[in-house]
Amino acid sequence: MTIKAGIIGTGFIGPAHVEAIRRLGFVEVAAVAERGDDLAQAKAKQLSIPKAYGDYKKLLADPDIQVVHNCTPNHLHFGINKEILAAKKHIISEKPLAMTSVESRELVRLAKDAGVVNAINFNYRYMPLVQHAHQMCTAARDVGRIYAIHGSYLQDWLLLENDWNWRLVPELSGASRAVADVGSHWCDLVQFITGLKIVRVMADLVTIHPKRKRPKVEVETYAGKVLRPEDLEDVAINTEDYGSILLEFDSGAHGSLTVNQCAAGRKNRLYVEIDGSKCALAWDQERPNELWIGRRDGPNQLLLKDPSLLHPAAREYAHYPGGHNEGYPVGPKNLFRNVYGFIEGTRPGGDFSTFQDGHNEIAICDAVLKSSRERKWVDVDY
Ligand code: NAI
Ligand code: SOE
Repeated sequence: MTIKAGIIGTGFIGPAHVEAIRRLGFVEVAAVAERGDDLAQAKAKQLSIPKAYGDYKKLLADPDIQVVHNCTPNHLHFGINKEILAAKKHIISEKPLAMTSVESRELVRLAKDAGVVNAINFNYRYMPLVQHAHQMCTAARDVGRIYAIHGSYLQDWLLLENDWNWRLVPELSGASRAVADVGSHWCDLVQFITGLKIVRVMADLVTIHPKRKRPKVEVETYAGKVLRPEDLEDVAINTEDYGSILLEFDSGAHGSLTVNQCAAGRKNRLYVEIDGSKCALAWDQERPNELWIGRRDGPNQLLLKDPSLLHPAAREYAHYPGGHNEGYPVGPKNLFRNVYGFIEGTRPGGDFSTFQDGHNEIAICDAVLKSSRERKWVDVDY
């Protein structure tokens, strides 16, 4: 029987969830909830979704809906996630899981008690060459002992003083911005690829624009470029645009991460490099169909995504032959396949990011904030 899903929030990422679910073929997007009836109906029409709810509580009360995707802004994650669990629906939450580690710890506990399937959209894990890199670092032991893990997550959509989004408001986004918003993906990704855990951090966080210009009207994510000066007002900013973070992993490996949301020309450049005793690996989210393999004792290689060349366990994450490129949308599709397959009983589970992973990222963010404030190394308190 077709599983029925409901989506709460249809700004940037909500429609990406809808598209990824539809590509599965065995799940129906049956309902959408937005802020108010008019917006809900307009979005339902635009996305061809049969039921529209102007209040998410009505979607949660709909007995047809078995799985709920929470695609709202950060400040609503904790409260809505809690209500989804109380309604005993399976849940796929957007990141961050909540605004604080106290909240995320509670959600991990509530999800366990509710006995429902819980997942979080750390989508970059599910790209074909990331899965291959994971196999190379773990089961296949191709990389050897990992010495160092380094890289960056760079964007330019907040480069200018008059770029605006709710992510700039701590009450809506959280005490950390660049690190929580995108650094969290990087930390999750390197831990997934290597199987190692970040245990200590030393951070230097910087607000490049301590004052920004906020539009007097609301602006959807990535849409803030056409406003006139009289539509803007000055606002003080106290979350980081930039961060340099030193990392220590549980194996003793070392690492470093740079995050910057004011890096001209870098759109969504999540870049990871892993230096092992046998070889090195490098992967760039903006060139997702290429994995660089660095060697001391032979020529370096550039592995192009091709299912026939991938580790057998990574093969099912690629859906097209070599040369037929796959990008950002394949991540959520593969994650949702793993989650919904588990829900319908056709997959074993254990192959998707859960609330525990969501909590772990918030614990790392807490340590990063504390380290930058106190100018010292801080242990991550999971
Ligand atoms: P957005 O601002 O574009 O969209 C948020 C949507 O939620 C809007 O349509 C808004 O009307 C709706 N909304 C707000 N309050 C609501 C309520 N009470 N009930 C129902 N709907 C409500 O934001 P965007 O960029 O889509 O981000 C949403 C979340 O997704 C964020 O937490 C963000 O961190 C995460 N995200 C994750 C990505 C990933 O790659 N995993 C990519 C982009 C966003
Ligand atoms: C904005 O920085 C954003 O949309 C993040 O919220 C996402 O999590 C990231 O994947 C892309 O950039």
